[in-house]
Formats: sequence, C-alpha cells, structure tokens
Amino acid sequence: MINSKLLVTTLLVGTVLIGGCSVGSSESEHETMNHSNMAGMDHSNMSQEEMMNMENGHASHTNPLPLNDSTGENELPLPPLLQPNNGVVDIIAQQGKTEIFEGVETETYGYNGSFLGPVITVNEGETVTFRTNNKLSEPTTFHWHGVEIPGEGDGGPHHILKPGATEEVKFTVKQGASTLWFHPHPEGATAEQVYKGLAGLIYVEDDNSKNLAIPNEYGKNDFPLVFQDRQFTEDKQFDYQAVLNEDGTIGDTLLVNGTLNPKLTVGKEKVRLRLLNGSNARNYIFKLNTGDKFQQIATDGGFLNKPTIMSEISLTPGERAEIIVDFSKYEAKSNIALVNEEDTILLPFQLDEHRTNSIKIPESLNDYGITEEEKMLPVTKKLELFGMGTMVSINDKQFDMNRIDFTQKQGETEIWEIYNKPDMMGGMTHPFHIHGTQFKIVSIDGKEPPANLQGWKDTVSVEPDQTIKLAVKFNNKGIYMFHCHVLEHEENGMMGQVEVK
Ligand SMILES: [Cu+2]
Repeated sequence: MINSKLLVTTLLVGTVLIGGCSVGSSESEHETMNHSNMAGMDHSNMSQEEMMNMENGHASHTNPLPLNDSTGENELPLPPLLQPNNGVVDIIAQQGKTEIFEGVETETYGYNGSFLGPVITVNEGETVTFRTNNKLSEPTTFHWHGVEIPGEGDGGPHHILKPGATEEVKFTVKQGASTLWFHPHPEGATAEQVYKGLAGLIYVEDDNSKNLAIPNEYGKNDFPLVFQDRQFTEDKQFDYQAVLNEDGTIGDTLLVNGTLNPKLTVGKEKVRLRLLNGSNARNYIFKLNTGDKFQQIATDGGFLNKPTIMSEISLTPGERAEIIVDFSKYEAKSNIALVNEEDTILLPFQLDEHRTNSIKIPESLNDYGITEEEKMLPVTKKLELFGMGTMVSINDKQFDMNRIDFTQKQGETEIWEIYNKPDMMGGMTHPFHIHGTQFKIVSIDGKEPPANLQGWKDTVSVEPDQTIKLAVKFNNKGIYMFHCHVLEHEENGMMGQVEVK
C-alpha cells in the first residue's frame, strides 16, 4: 500500500522537480521560492497538484532560499544560565511576545521566557530533577536531545503534557562534558513548536572540562550560538502553516540566539563557540570570511581526542560542534565574520582589544575511541531512509506510536547500518538522530569517518546513497525514538521506536 503510493508520489515529485527545480538552474529556484514563501497564502483554493508543486518546489538538495547578510546592528544576547536549585531545574513552556524587529511584537514561544530558552548547566555525577510545566494552550513534551536519560523521562511523543500539567523527571547525569539541547517532541506539533521558539541548551560539565585549559568563561570567551532560519509574514509574525514545506521548512531570515542581525563582541584572544543548528531543515556550512582555519574541539556529545584543524564545518539540523577561533592575530578594525557556504554573513565579530588570554589549547582533550571488538561486530539493525515530502519512510514504514520497530538490550553495543536510498531525483540528506544515547560512527561508506566525526554523536548527516555504520549502546531502559531531524520529515513519519530492555 505504502509502496505503491510512494511510487506515484515519487513520480509526481520527480516531474515537478524536473520542471521546477532542476539542479543548477538558479532562475527556476528563484521562481519556486517566490511561490512557496508567500506568507499567508490561502491553501484552500489550490488544487492538489498546485499544492504538490508548492510543497515540493523547493525540496532541493541544498538550500534554495538564501539568507540575508547580518548587518550586525544588534549585539548577540546570551541565554541566561539555569543551574539546579537544590537539585531541581524548573522549566516552563510558555507563550509570549518578543521584539525581534524594532517596534514590533512577534508572538513567540519560549522556555522560562518569551522566546527560546536558558542554558541548563549540569555536572556529570549530579542527580537532577527536571520539573517541567506546560503553560501553553496546547499539549507539548520536553525532550532532552543527546541526554542519556531513562526512556520514561525522554520526552518523546508518548510523554504528552497537557496544558497546565507539571511533571518531574529525576535522573543522574552519567555522561561527559557536552553541549546538548532540549526541545518539544509532541506528535504532529514538534516542527511548529520548535519554529515558534521552543529550544534551549544543556551544558554538561565534568572534571575534564573544568580542568582543561580551554576557554570556559560563559559570555566572555565561551559563547553559545543557536542558528535558526525563519520566514516572517508581512506583519512580522510566525505563520508556520503558511510557510510549511513538507520537505523542510526554511526561511530567508537568520536568527542567532533569537536575534536578528546579530554581531558578537569578542576579545583579541582564543574564543570558544558552541554551535547548534537549531533550524527545522536548513543545513549550514560554517566558515570564516577570512578563509582562516579554526579548531574543532567537540562533536554533539563531547570533546574530540584532539583539536582538529578545519577550514569549514557542516552542521545539519540537530547537530552541534564546538570550535575555537583565534582572534589574537586580527586587527581591531578587521572585518571578521562567520559566513556560510554562500558567503552570507551569519555573524560578524567586533574585536575588543582590551580582552586577551594566553590560553594554549591542549593537544589532548578526551579519550574517545572505537575498540577493535566494536569494529568487528556484525550489523544487527538495518535502516533504510527513503522518500520525500509526506512519503518519507524508514524501512518502508511510517511512524506508528503503537509499533516497536526494534529491541535492544541495555548496555549492549549493536551496529546500526543506516542507508539513505536515493530516489530518481537523487534524494535528500537526512540528519539521523537517536534518542537517549551518544553513538560512535564506525564507518561512512566503509571508510573511517573524518577526524572531526571521531567523537560522540547523537545526530549524523546521511547523504543520498551513503551507508553509515554506528556503534549504538543504550545505558538506560525504555522506549526511544530514532528519526530524521528535518523536523517536517520526522513529522511526516520518518521515525521509528527502539525499546531497550
Ligand atoms: Cu529527512
């Protein structure tokens, strides 16, 4: 049933794409863009074919809708730090109004505030209670992305909090220093709630991270950067349903930490940037406009063994990376900025010459490794990602909350093989995420992963026709989701469940 529907859709999509979005034709991409992003467009008058045209028109393999350069007129705000108080962290999902554009109030969602959320800081070994409260007028869940947490506290679609409800999740932090995040995960509303502003960060610190000679002063030489693109209506509101794209909703306006046209003032020193791609669907390749290299020191779930020299870094939705940029060599008047693959200015830097440090990043940061035994393990779980739009699937199935797709034993490592099956148009990159664990990338198309992916991960970019092997171990029991982190794909059923017993 699904297969035949899939085929028909694939053919239709294929036709639409050949007509409207052929590779390298910037003019047709432009045209598609204008169609698909008319905010407030009334869908009810459209034929199904027109809908498909719209929905799939900018399902290109890259990002067809360019971002505007940041003018740098607003200093980047930092989310407040939120530490446990007597072991308890209170997190409230709420609605509010936020002045994103000067003099205009945009209706937004946020955690403990009107837009986005705090940085929750916890320590390895600490027992904490996340006390969550839903003050929205709709159901939500609280999902801790990258946190090794018992399944019952993971905040997947099973753990709905009705409006007004409060829930407590108590667990002991048993993972190393890392930059994690949290966001809602209710079935059918994840993408929209994230889009409206529900996202926050979690920093796990440990003895290693506290003792390493790396920048670690929050807001001084250690900055969180949450990248999200949005499409505003003419009256500067979010209208998710109007801009929704079944293959990933993207926008032309970049917000960093929820701020439009940001700039970041940094010292003439080594600075640590913790990057999160918190977008629904947009991929970013981050680089410096000077062409200078930087060091990557961490992946999603912890430090790399040693700093890795990079000239650019690619992050798909859900992925994080920590980098060190050495600003000491620049002059105060230098034009330095973080840019993307199209050289769009994402975040200009302003240098404060009075701030310096003489930190020398250590050669050794962590003791991550894949054992010979892990390399020899046979593949025991195979996953095939396929499809586009509303017809996305994993192993030909779409998500069913009442179906457990896999089981795995607690504490046992298994090799998951993820294959992204191309369609007739080539296919799309899918960021593949597993809840409740940090995994290791064993191989990409049979080869050792690049140095900057030899570290703990919870989300991995799988390109069309790529096969990635992961060593996956769950330290807790429960039911966990695995899914594509293009939030619209996840919403459309590109998700399954593994029960850890
Ligand atoms: Cu996907």
